Amino acid sequence: MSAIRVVPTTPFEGQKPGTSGLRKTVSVFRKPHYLENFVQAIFDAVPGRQGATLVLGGDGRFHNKTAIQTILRMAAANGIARVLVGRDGLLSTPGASCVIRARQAWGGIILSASHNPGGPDGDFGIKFNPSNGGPAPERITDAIFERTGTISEYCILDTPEVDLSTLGETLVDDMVVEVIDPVADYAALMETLFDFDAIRGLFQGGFRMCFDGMHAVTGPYATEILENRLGAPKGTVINGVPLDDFGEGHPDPNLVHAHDLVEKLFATDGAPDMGAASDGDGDRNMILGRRFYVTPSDSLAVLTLNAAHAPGYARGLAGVARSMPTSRAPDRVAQLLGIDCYETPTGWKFFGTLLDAGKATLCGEESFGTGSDHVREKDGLWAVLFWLNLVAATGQTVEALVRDMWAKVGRIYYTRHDYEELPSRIAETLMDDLRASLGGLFGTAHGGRTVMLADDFAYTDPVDGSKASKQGVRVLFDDGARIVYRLSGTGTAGATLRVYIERPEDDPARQDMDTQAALADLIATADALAGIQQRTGRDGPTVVT
Ligand code: VG1
Ligand code: CO
Repeated sequence: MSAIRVVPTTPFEGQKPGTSGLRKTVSVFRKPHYLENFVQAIFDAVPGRQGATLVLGGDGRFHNKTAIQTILRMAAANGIARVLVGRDGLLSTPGASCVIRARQAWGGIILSASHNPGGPDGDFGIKFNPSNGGPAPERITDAIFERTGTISEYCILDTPEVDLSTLGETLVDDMVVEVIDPVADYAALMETLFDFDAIRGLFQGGFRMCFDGMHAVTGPYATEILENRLGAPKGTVINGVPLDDFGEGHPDPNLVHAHDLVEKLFATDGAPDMGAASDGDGDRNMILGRRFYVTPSDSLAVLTLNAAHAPGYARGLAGVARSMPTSRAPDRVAQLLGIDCYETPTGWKFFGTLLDAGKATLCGEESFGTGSDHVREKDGLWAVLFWLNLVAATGQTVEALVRDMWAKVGRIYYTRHDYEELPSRIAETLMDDLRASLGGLFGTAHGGRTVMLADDFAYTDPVDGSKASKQGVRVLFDDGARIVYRLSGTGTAGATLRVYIERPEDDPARQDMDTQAALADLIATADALAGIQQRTGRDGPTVVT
């Protein structure tokens, strides 16, 4: 037995988990004791760790391996009995959620800053998922944060590094470290949900797809499932090898950052039938048809509408849930199907209770997140397989599936405008002033529309009654149009203002416009109501999705 070393420490300010875990620059995480303090706070704040099983892994970004070795030494010193760690320290976020559930672990620690850039000058992050496999609810993240404010010591061992490259068990003192295949449990789960034979047939028939791993964690998962198990031709997965700086890219699957993929899918000649991409930690997805972009909100609506084609969902859906800023397309489909639709604040942690209680089967966010009750995280590759299953079962193209949904419930034009790295004071004042103006907005007219509701979204969880307030300012108009404003909770530099803009278009003759053109007048209203350009000095958003 090695002696446990009790290291004196003092609290760091601001170790408050945001929308999805604690995210800071790598330089902050490399400060002595910074990671250790937060990990000890998890062990202290969440009951039940003694003799328990912990799942551990990350998206492979710079600092992942170092952090994992530290956490292994701390876990052993804190009485954890067994750690399941992905080979080479890799586990996607949905992969970790799957293993926590399949192996009935106490919880999991996932090292990721998701879609944020990596490398020595990039971002790092850490999140804790309790035994249901989902992101810790605010009750737990609040307890962890509180503990970081009073921490005075942490426990660690001085043991050698554990070899994470070979599957099997080793010991750190008397704690078992089991290096697991990061893909195995996950791939087995996917085979129970989707019709792999039908998808195999699709590829045999010449269907061509391109999956962009963006040099992040999903590469090995996609290669194993799409190429090895489903028989997609080699080369279907591009950028499939995880790199610690994501090839200097920005592992965010959208039209701006997934440029390799977009170039292929929008080529005039020889474009594949379907394209898809995933983010740093594998929980996001973007779906493209040939020269056709599927908005994440529409994707959730299409999956909901056609779920019965996938064996895992053939029994029907209990309900569907979407984050507040996500478009109301899923609501319309839910109404058509006669199932419930829930509206939650931004962040997957708010879906957990609905999934656990069996109230929602599918969930989604406008930010390229889709998932179901198969795990408790959004799941990028799951969404891709779901789409492949629908294409195989219906014989329709990606575009046709979306157009069929529009034909049934109408189209909702949707865009999100991000203003990144604003000075925090300017962004906060903008939001404060906007909130202060809400009372006077009702009934006022803007660009030919009248405001029917203007509020700051507050949420009471229908299952456990927990409350969340100040979740985003929303302005609804009489024609069903909507503008939502909120500040990001995942950035590490300054503040990011997100503006979500949508309007329904029920006239089939007008459903083929360019999105930005279709929303031009609302975009102008969004700017006028909040004074964005005038306050920020920016003449437009940094990223449009
Ligand atoms: C963003 C998205 C949110 C998502 C979160 C985590 O949060 O808007 O929908 O759940 O990222 O996704 P924010 O607070 O920056 O808007 V992931 O894939 O980065 O863990
Ligand atoms: Co992510």
